[in-house]
Parts: sequence; structure tokens; C-alpha cells
Amino acid sequence: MQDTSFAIHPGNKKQLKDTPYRDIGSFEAYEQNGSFIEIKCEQGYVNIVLYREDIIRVVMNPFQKPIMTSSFALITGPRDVFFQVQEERDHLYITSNNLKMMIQKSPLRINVFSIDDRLLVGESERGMGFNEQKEVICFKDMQENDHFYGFGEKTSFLDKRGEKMTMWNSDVYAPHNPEIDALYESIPYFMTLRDGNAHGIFFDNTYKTVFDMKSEQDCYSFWAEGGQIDYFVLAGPTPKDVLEQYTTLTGRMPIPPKWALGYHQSRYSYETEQEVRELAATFMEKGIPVDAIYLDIHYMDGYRVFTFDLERFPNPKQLISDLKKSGIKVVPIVDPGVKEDPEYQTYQEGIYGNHFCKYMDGAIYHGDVWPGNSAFPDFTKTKTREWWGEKHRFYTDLGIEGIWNDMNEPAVFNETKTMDVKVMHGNDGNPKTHREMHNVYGLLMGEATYNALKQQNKGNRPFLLTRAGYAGVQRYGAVWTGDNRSFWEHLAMALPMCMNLGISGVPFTGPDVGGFAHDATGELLARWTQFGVFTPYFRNHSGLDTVRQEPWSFGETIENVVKKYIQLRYKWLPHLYTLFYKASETGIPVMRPLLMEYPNDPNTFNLSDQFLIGENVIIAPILSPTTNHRIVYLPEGNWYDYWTNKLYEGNAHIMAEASLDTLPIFVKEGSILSHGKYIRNTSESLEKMEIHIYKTENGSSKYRLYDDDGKTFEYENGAYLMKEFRCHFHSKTITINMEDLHSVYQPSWRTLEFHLHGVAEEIEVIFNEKKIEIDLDEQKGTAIFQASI
Ligand code: MIG
Repeated sequence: MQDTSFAIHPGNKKQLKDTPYRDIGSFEAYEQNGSFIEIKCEQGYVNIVLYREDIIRVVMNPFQKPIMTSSFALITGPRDVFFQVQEERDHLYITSNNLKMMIQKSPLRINVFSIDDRLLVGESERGMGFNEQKEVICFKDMQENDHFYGFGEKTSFLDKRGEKMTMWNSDVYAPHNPEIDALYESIPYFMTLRDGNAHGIFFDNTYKTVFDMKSEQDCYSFWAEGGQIDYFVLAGPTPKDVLEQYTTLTGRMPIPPKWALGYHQSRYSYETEQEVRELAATFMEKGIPVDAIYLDIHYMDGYRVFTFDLERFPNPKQLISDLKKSGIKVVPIVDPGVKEDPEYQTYQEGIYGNHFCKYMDGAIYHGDVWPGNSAFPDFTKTKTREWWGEKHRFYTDLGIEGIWNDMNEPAVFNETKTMDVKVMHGNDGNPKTHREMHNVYGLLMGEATYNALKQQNKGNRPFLLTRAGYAGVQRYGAVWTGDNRSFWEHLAMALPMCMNLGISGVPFTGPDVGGFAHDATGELLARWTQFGVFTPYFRNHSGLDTVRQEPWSFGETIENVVKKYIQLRYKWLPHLYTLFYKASETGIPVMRPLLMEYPNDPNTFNLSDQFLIGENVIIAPILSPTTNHRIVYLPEGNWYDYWTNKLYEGNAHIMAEASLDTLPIFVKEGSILSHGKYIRNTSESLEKMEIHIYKTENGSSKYRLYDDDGKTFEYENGAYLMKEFRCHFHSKTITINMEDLHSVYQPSWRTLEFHLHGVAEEIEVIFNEKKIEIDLDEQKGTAIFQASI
């Protein structure tokens, strides 16, 4: 009855179970304990720790002394930070080189300021507290011009002011609409943008948490069903600084293998070896590049993980090795549910090895998933993570280098959609309920899987795709946004969703291109593929019984558009790879909301239908049917139309033309980008690197091109190259200098081809101190010259 009008029957009264809120009360005493400040309050304890000069942790526990061990999200503990504590009658002050805390004593209220006295996180009326259900909550001041981003994987628009969001990893097959506030990933973290400055809050609590940026006008709150108030304040002041700070705590994405950045093709399911071979052959014949093909649940024997159905796939090893010869990787799905079957080895090992999640009395928890009644590995146990990891030899021995983790919320087919929250997790001798561990289940499965693949992959970088996760998931895998639908609305929603995942420290994301459920149309696939070219993760995937969605499924016109754009992805790979490298070094995402580069421009604050690739390329996809134009916002500066070199003045909304085969792309003047060309996929070696330079009247710019073998971990030992390009533009002269900052890796490309854009007349080009002859195309407004590396 909940989905009829009965749901809003006037006789329905909400039952409020909330018991009264109790404040932490007033300060009683404090003690400095090494790097901790321990404050005793009337109703509990508050600890304050400086993790870095620009990162503080606040932990409030109403019931006992705060637990200060680090969670699964953290990769680092506090550094030795110099700070001062000063006590006055009404206040306690804590000051580092970067932050100031003013702690009011009665009642206890914590205010965090930047060193230049900007209030970052303030508590005025209300502070921290709890209720009888042991829920913990805190309230923070909200200013009129605050905008909120991050929160992991959420529906709706970019700016989350006015939203209330729940963190509880949930398998939501339908619908992903603005009301759905808990999806597969839980990242209890956000960034506030206020008057052009940013700061972050990471609420490291794995219970179900809620962020309420909606119910009140001058304050927001976040609370958890259990545990402690345990949050970090990240001082910023730029959005990029916040990302650097957040990923210092929770880790960064390792550089993926290049093949993971190519185009991936999936379907639920390619059901037989024959079908997979034909699929690969069709890509080859049609000259459409592809780097990976996915095997969904039908490859298994009765949905038993670590098996192949040998009738459907009689010779997986041969299949995998044949495809590999064409440069195509096979990525099978692995779900956590292990079929209850006493004759199935993995189940036996799980039982005898004590690897499955259990109730307190020792009874194994069984839940219904694809294989029927199943048990679930307890990934909180080191021993179990190792066991599960070792099981992957089944795949890696066959030559598999990438794994797709699904259903790891964990999803269970029942009313609550997941495991009984009373189930216990061993947690290496510190048992916890599923209620507390639910949100980290997927993260820990990712850890088990990624680490094992890394060990088993003969020095090559593995690839993991995961649906569920918690803060820190970027360390192990790429995240796709689950079961969207072939709706234009879901195409539009994927932009802010992926941008906010990027702000949440997860740079490697993308939606199912074309939409998973429901039937795609050719036009939708064409437009979605155009967008997919610039999502960090690029996979076309569709559901059982939906219309086919491979590039050629809708006739020649659509196929040509889709092909052109998949090829475009490969052209942009060197630049994308450079941005992936940067993300792995700094945490700054590949795909960025405009506010990240223009935090003072109010037009960017909730700009949800366009985004940046790196610093200077705007992508503005078409997001509705039969639409051949759209408004694009260009921030200050001049911007080139990527396709025509036409120059637009920024600080303006312009009308962009976009016939079905045009994705609006704008490149800022002064930009330097790199392009390559791959015919089949990334297994080929690049012969020539193109450097594209976008002329500006006066000024200079710089680009650092990163490259390495794209396969191994040798880059960690210094086997990479970093070439710096410095351009100086002065009316009719362009001076270009190229310098090897690091050149321990020898790339396959020996030639560099420079493309100067915005050049319609003879100009003087000086390259590494020498005047260069250029090949001018006045019509196109480009000039070209070559150089060797
Ligand atoms: O629908 O394995 O999100 O990508 O194809 C339930 C089958 C299970 C959900 C995943 C989807 C995958 C599907 N899975």
C-alpha cells in the first residue's frame, strides 16, 4: 500500500521513537596526554587530536573514554604536531600553525577556525549529544552561503544543501530517484564551500549515519545509530587542499593499468564462450576499440563463485588467452555469497576454516542470493581475507587480471535487503555486530580481492571494480554506480553523482553507459557514450531481458557515432592517464565539478550538467532526447570549441550546437593537452604523441605529461617519464620549451607532433630556443610541427 495514495492517508501519524536529546554538558576538566587533549564533560568525554597542522580529529563518547584506534578507513595515524593549549576561565584554546580551536566550557561547544580567523566549523546553540537509544549526534552552524559536496554516491544535484542523506550500503535495483538517499556506497564525508574557501568533515563512524543539511535553516547535523561522534575537520582552504587532506587520511587510488581506462563491454550476461568470442570478433571486424569484456553471473556453475559452468564455457583458459592475444581482458563477476552446498569446496573450506559470518551462538548466517541459500565470508577477519584472496588463484591461473565485485553491500534477497544486523563479525578478536560493520563489508572484500590480485598477477597491476564501499574504497577499486536505468534522467544524474564521488576521494567512477535496466534507444546510447568517453570509468553494461546495447545494436548511424566516440576516448588516453596519475598522487579527481577550479564563481556552485576534465576542459553532454543544442556555462577566460577552434569569451552562458555526433567540448586558452591514437585497444603501442596547445594572447602555461609502461608497478621504482612543456604566448610569438623532468622510462612513441590551436595567420614559433617551420592551416586555425622526443 506504500506506493499508492494510501501512503498519504490523513489518518497516518508518524510514530516518533526518538527519546529526548541529551547534551554532552559542560566542561569539567582537561588533560593533555601526548598528542591528545582529553576533556571530561558532565555527560561524557571528548578527545581532540591533531593529525596534522591542518587536520584535527574530535571524538565524543557519552558512555566511556573515547576509543581512539583507527578505523578501516584510515591509513595513517596522527603525526607529531606542534600545538599549544591555553586555558582561560570560560574557554580552552588549542592552536596549531594552521588551525585554532576555541572551546567554550559551559556548555561545551567546539569552534574551529582557520589560522586567519575564518570560522570553519562552529557550534553555537547546540553541540554534541546523544539519546537513550545510544544514537550520537552533533549540530553545526550553517551559514547562508554554505554549499555542500561529496557524501559519496548520491542521487540528485551537485550541491547537497537542502538534502538529508543516509549512509547505509544498499542494493537499490529501483528506483534511483531523488528520494533514494542510501545507495551502494557509504562515504560519510563532505566538503563545505563558503565564500570561495573550502573545508571538509569526515565523520568516521561505520554505523548507519545520517547527514541532515535540510531540516533547519541555520544549522546542519550528522548522527549515527551507534558508536561515537568521531569526525575530522580538514582545513582546506581550497577544494583541492581538502581532497589532499582527506586522501591523506583515507588513501589514494593506485595508478590503474592502462587497459582499465579503455572501453569496456558488459552485459548481464554474455552466457557462453561462443557468445564472448563472437562479441570480441565483432569489435575487431568493426574496428571499434575495446579493452575488456565482462562475464556476469551466468559463467558460473550454479552461481558458485570460483567455478565455471563447463557446458557454457568449456575452455575458459583458452578463451582468456585467445582474447588476450587481441588485447582484450576478461573480467568475471565475484559475489560474496557462497552457496550452501556441502559438496562444494569453497563452502566446505568456509565452514571448516571458520570463515563465514555467524550469530553470537555460533550458528552460521545464511541468506538468499543468486545461488540460493548462501553463507557470507567474514571479511573483518584477516585470516578470512587471506583465504578469500587465495581463492582467486582460480581466476588468476587462467590469466584473469581483473575482478568485478557485486552484491557486496552485502545484498540479500529479503525485506531488509541485507544481512541480519545481529550477526557478529569476528574482527580479529574484537567482535562487532553487523549493524556496526555493515558499511565496511564491501570495502574489506575489496581489500581482500585487490591485495590478492596484486600478489597473483605476476607484477602486473590488477583491476578491481566494486559496487559497495566505505571511505577509502579508492585504494582498492573503481566504483560503478550500480543499477541505473536507460532513462535520460539517469544519464543526467550520473554527472553530479560521479562528480560528488570524485570529491569524496574516489576518482575512478562511472555509470553503466546506456543504462542497466529498462530499454535503451539508439539516441540515448549515442549521447551516453559521448558522456562515457569522459567518465573516468567507461563501461557499457545492460541488464537481462533489456534491449541489446552493444555499439552496433541500433543501426549504422548510431554505430558510427558510438564508434567515433569510443575512438575519441582512446585519443584522449594520454591526457586522461596523466590525470589519473595526478589523482593517484594528490587525490584530486580526474572528473571535476567546475567549482573545484572556480570556487569564487557562484555560477558553478550547483552546476550539475557539465564538468571539467582536469583543470581546463569543459565537457557539456546532451542530456535530453531530440536536442541539438544546449546552454554551456564558460567561466572567466576564453574558451575554444574543441571541434571548430572557435573562440568564446567566458563568464558567459553560450549556446552550443550539438548534432547527434557532436559532444560539446571546450578547452581553455593557454591549455596544453596530450593525445594519442590506438586502433584496437591499449595493448598496442603508441607511435606518436600529439601535444595540443591552445593559444592565448599573452601569458604562459605549463603541462606535465606523465607516462609509464601502463602495466607493471615499476613506476613505483621510478620507471616513468615526466615531460614538462612550458609555453609562453606573446602576441604573434609562441615560445615552447620541453624538458625531461624524469626519463627513466622509454616510451614507444619517438615523435611528438605539436598542434597549435587558434592560429589563423603566420606566427613565430620558437621551440627549445630554435625557430621552427610550421605547417599552417588557416581555415582550421591550426599549425602543426613535429619534433623527436
Ligand atoms: O541484479 O549480476 O548491479 O551490474 O549485472 C542483481 C547481475 C545482480 C547487479 C549488478 C549488475 C549485475 C547484476 N547484479
